[in-house]
Amino acid sequence: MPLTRSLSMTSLSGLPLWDEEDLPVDDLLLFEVAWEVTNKVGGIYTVIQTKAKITVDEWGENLFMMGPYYEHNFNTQVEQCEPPNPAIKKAMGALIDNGCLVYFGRWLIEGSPYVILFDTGSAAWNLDRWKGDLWDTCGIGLPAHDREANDSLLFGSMVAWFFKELGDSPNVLAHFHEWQVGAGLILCRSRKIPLATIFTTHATLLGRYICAGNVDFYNNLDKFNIDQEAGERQIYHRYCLERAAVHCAHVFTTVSQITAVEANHMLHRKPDVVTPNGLNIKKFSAMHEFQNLHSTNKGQIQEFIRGHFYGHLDFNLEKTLFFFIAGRYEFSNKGVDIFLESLSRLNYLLRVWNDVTVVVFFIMPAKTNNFNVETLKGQAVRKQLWDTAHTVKDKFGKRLYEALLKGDIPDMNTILDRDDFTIMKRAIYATQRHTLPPVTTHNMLDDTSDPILANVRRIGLFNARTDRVKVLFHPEFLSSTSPLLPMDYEEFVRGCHLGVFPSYYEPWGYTPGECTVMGIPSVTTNLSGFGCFMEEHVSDPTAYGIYIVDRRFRSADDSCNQLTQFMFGFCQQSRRQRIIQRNRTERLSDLLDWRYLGRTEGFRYPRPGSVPPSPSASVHSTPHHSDEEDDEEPYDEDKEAERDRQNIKAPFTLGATPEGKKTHPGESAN
Ligand code: U2F
Ligand code: UDP
Ligand code: G6P
Repeated sequence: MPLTRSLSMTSLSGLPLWDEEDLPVDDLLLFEVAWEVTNKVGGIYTVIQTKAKITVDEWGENLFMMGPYYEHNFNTQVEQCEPPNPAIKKAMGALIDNGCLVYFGRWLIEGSPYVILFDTGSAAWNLDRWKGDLWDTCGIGLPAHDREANDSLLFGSMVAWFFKELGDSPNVLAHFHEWQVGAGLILCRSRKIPLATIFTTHATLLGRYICAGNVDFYNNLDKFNIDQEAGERQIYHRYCLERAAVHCAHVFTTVSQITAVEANHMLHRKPDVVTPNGLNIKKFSAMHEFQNLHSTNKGQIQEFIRGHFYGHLDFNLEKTLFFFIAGRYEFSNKGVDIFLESLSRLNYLLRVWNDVTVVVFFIMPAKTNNFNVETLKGQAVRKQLWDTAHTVKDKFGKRLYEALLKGDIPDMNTILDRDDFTIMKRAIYATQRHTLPPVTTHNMLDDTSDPILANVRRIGLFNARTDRVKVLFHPEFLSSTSPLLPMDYEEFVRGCHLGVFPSYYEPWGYTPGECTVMGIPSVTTNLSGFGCFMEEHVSDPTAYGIYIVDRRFRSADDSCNQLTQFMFGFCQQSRRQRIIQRNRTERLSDLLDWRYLGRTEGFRYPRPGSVPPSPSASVHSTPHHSDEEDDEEPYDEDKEAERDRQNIKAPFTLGATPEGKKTHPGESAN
């Protein structure tokens, strides 16, 4: 088994200082414990699922993932089987003999890892006793009304029980993610069960709550009375679970440097290692393939727009750009507030300066009562126009064909008869509407106080004919089975031009990274783990289509101006410039591949070959700049890609640095 594990054991505090050669790898079992194993809630699912393949490649039969059992998830995602490892079978048996249900199988994702799933419902009769145990162990009391916290205790108690039954024969490494599985770690440690533990936090509870309240969080990190803040938000018990797990773990990690600083203040422990989030990159073999996909998927979005804006399609779809924001609906944490404000400024600029139209999608789940009638009608009207056009086209073709057979060129003024004109006129009449194209696609349960809608009303972006920025709020995640916009999220992203994620609170933020690997430029911030990671590893992120808004050292108003300028600059690019920029964006994919993430320390992507190294490059570093410069070599896409490929080999092949100097993973190239 290879020894290139993601964490270097020798460098971490609190663990036995093994030399790598002495690591007892052959009988070492790795357990990855998370609430989102086979259970999609949010970003942690993406972490576990995308990492599975490479982890299975390294650990083989010695890797097990642990999560909660939900019947539907199990039936649809897991192939049940017998545990091949006798120790695991015995430990599961001990729980099952005591009436607690535990399931084993292979999770049907790439890599097919083994999963052990615990049915918390089957153990619920122990809840009061286990609450007492937790209290006796560490003085944390869980209130009856917090279902999530109670479930986390049931799960944690089962996990700790399982590890106790596993005995001390195999060497065990258990990696726990996030506070929901923290109780398991706390109980294992307090019961002195022999296993090495890692705890990763993907966000701190307090950070998330405090930021949601519009507080200047990062400039006051050392000033919060954290116990009081947790108490006021009625999450003190959850916070205690999180903090206890952090302090009980042998190794504590976070997903980004910015969350490391936050954790130090909110949880009073400095993380031992930062483990950035990666993706499982399935690269398309040739450059043009992802560009073609962009084109095809954009076509689908354009069809939807034709329906949604029926009767108001007085903008040119060839000059229309699609922007979007997607993810958890946390209005200020995700930066929707400054996004809307910047859109209102962009609307003004485009009206004055440009003939481009921007359609902006907000894909954030909120409570709804299904699609609204006006939106569905839009697609029905479009379909009717399409059918009409095809009926008339067929008739026209048939008559033309018959005329040609007779050797005639038909009279174009009479080839269509009165009936044809009637059905066409009726179809056109049906496109009349007395309302503006709706801002939201669904009936919102909370229409008046919904933050996006309230702000759209305030800034007046109602999809009027004069608006150059059109707004579409789709308060549900996308699905290829939707009757409205039948596309899955990946297809949708590929079809858009720019992802905009101006988050204030974002420990990592998968959405801009997903854009990058699909070759779609995006906006991120220097308060998101992803944005900081890119700042660290890419010399001129803007040139690669990664726009980083400064939300840390500027006022909200200045950040809005910067975001507006980024978007306006993007709108001024020609199609050719956008194509070049997408190629560059896609070239960054390797940086986000789980396979190479551990080796990127100290590595920086050089500026793209054809962007000049002047200070102005970071401002005007879109391909536009290099295209027009007289003293520049003309842009040659293949040449640039090849040049960058040569430079970029370094961390991914353990070979040369961009300057040609030999380096090892973790050793700085600069
Ligand atoms: C962190 O993200 P999380 O996934 O831990 O954030 P949570 O608040 O725990 O989960 C919210 C998720 O719930 C989902 C949606 C969100 O991602 O997918 N959801 C939903 O399905 N339906 C709804 O109505 C509302 C939400 C962290 F914040 C990120 O920055 C990191 O990228 C991530 C991974 O490390 O961890
Ligand atoms: N996402 C999705 N369907 C959608 C919109 C978003 O599956 O229609 C996913 C997206 O691919 C990403 C996740 O939701 O993996 C959001 O993760 P992120 O880390 O950006 O933020 P989180 O919501 O976890 O804080
Ligand atoms: C891809 C396709 C091209 C198409 C272009 C549109 O690059 O391969 O054929 O012209 O997308 O780009 P745009 O940025 O205008 O959507």
